[in-house]
Amino acid sequence: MFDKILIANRGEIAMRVIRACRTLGIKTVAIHSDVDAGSLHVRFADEAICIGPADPRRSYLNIPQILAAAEISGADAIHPGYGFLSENAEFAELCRRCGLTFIGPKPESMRLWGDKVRSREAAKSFGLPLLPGTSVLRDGDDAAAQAAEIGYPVIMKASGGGGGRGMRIVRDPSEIHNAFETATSEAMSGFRNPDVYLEKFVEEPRHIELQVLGDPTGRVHSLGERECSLQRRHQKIIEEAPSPVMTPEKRALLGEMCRRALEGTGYTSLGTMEFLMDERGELYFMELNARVQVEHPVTEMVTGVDLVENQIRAAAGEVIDLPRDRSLQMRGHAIECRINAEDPWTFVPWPGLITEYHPPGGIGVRVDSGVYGGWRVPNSYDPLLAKVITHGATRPEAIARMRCALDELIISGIRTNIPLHQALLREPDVLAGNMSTRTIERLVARL
Ligand code: MV4
Repeated sequence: MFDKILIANRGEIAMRVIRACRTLGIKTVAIHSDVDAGSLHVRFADEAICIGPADPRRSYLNIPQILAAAEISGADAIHPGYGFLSENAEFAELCRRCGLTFIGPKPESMRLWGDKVRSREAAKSFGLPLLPGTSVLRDGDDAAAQAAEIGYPVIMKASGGGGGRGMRIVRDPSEIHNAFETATSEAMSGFRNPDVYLEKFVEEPRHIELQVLGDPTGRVHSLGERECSLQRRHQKIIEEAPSPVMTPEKRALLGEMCRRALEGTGYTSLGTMEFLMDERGELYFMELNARVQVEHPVTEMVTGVDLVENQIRAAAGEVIDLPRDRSLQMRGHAIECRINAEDPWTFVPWPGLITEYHPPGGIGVRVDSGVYGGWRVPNSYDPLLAKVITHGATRPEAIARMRCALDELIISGIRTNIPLHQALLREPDVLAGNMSTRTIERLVARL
């Protein structure tokens, strides 16, 4: 097991990794930018090193500085959290060359799953369900011919994109040549990879994802799904586990398929297989997120498995010994509300001084937070302040506990999206489990 881990991240996820390290008896090193000197993760890590100014390119994305900090502190592994360098295969490769363990998949796995055309082909070869779609498009005429074959509307995606970045919907043949040119040049500047491909567009999908965990022996566990349909512009707002529309049979089938694909490609870490569900309830593979995700706590609450601890154990070479059918043993229901520093109705970011902070408590309530009263929220980063997670025997019980928890949560001095959460948890569609990726835009338009 590692002796000391450097955490190449900030905020609530840095705190989450520190907790896992403490549980395992591992020392921690925080890195931080100038404006994060007073941040919670700096205070709770055993050591902290300032690596640069607020601009993330010069601090949390500054690879030479981070590797130097690992060297100086004598860390033997780096945990990247989510975002920042977490899916950067070159960074993982450089860690390896510096004698540091990158806590994540092997660089080859990161390259495979980071390339959406290659991952589509890999998924297909292991029998995962895909939407009608193409390989890399050669030119505008190729795009036109293949789109006609698939049938409009189609969606054009950058192979180097993901998480909703580098996508455009094409509804009419007259737009396809222009879409190809624009998408190709945007993909080149955004991802240094001009490749784009097409998929049949699903109008109002549900977003369902499956938590997986591989270990160094090549065994992969599936830990059940999360429902992540409540989002706005690709930012998830509320997630839950299990999905209200999943059945034990479908879950077992999906888990088995994902396990085969990931064992077949040698995936040895924590990851999330992302699917879309169409109106008919059919699931289609989208992409693999090769990192810990923001919403991992809902899976932890229903499975009782500490995902970050196991991610670290797997990276340290330990065999992960969970019951093989863990995904079928989900206990009760969990829901997570992401608390952001932003106006609840316009979504304008709202940095500033938190004058008062009071977290909720009680049975079945968990708070993963990166803030405290008296802390100033900087404007350089993601607006996520904290996550409130509640667990109950049933979905209504988890929701009732969430409503109470949100009423207790006090964050003063800045605007937060707590009122949006309170409104969502009164929505008949949400209470009935009838959510889609467009529920929030409709609610906000109505209010
Ligand atoms: C799609 C889709 C519809 N059809 N693909 C978004 C995240 C990324 N992993 C995949 N995403 C989508 N892919 C096909 N073929 C819809 C989404 C999508 C979405 C698209 C537009 C606006 C909001 C969205 C929210 C969630 C998912």
